[in-house]
Amino acid sequence: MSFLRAGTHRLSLARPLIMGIVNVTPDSFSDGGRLDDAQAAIRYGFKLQEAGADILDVGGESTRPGAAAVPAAEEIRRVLPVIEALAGHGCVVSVDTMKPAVMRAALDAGAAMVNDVMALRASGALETAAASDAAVCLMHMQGEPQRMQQAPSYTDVVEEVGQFLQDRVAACEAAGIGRERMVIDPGFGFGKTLVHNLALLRHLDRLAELGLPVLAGLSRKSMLGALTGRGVDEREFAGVAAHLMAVARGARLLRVHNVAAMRDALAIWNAVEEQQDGT
Ligand code: HH2
Repeated sequence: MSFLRAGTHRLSLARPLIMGIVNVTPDSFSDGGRLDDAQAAIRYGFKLQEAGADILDVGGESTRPGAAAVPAAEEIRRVLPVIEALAGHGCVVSVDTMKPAVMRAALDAGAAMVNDVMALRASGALETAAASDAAVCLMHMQGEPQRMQQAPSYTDVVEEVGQFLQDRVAACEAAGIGRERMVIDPGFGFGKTLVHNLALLRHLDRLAELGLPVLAGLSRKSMLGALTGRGVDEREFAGVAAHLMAVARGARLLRVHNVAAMRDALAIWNAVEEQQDGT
């Protein structure tokens, strides 16, 4: 697992990778609709790339707890011009969607990765990803976005999330998706209480032992608010700390809003990790 294959791209995993979030939604909790405009989203994507993003994750439907579902045609209308422009300029673009129709349109427009919070469980999703050469991010979620935070419950959250991800990896392999195209993700905040999220972060190394690159998405999440008392726009420092803890436990991809802050933190991380002890 020294690289991730995503379409024509081959991304080295020697250092942790930064996935920058480009929301094209009027209701995303973190952008509040500021990017509900293709041109603004495209400019924002280039800005994130300049700031050090290795992958740009373009999403047209918020998955925040209780968010309303968006029809596929509307989701496609939002993300397609953004994906076309960013991929057309050589950016590694991921599409954040659960819907096979959106995946197909995004892949045709140049997306090199499918980031699916349902881990390709929607009817037709697995086949769509398998028919492409894109990378896939398989995320764990208990329940579905509308009701997932109502009563999350596990006997052993780390064990159950690990088992789920192993099952989805096996399903992907059976469908013809090679392991060099796969990323796994515990899905922080997706059908999980604070205690569940903390257990998953503390034991992230057990998921890394599955032998696939692990993505951590902690940016601005409510667990950071619960621990710091901070509002959604004030969680940058907590997010950087949490992501570095994830890296220390084996995470190889970090899905973040503030790319520049994460890049600086990783500059320190990489320098210390790669230092040759000498005189
Ligand atoms: N979290 C969100 C969306 N997509 N994908 C992966 N792989 N992992 C995550 O943790 C993850 C994700 C949260 O989505 P949303 O509530 O829409 O907010 P934002 O996209 O601003 O993070």
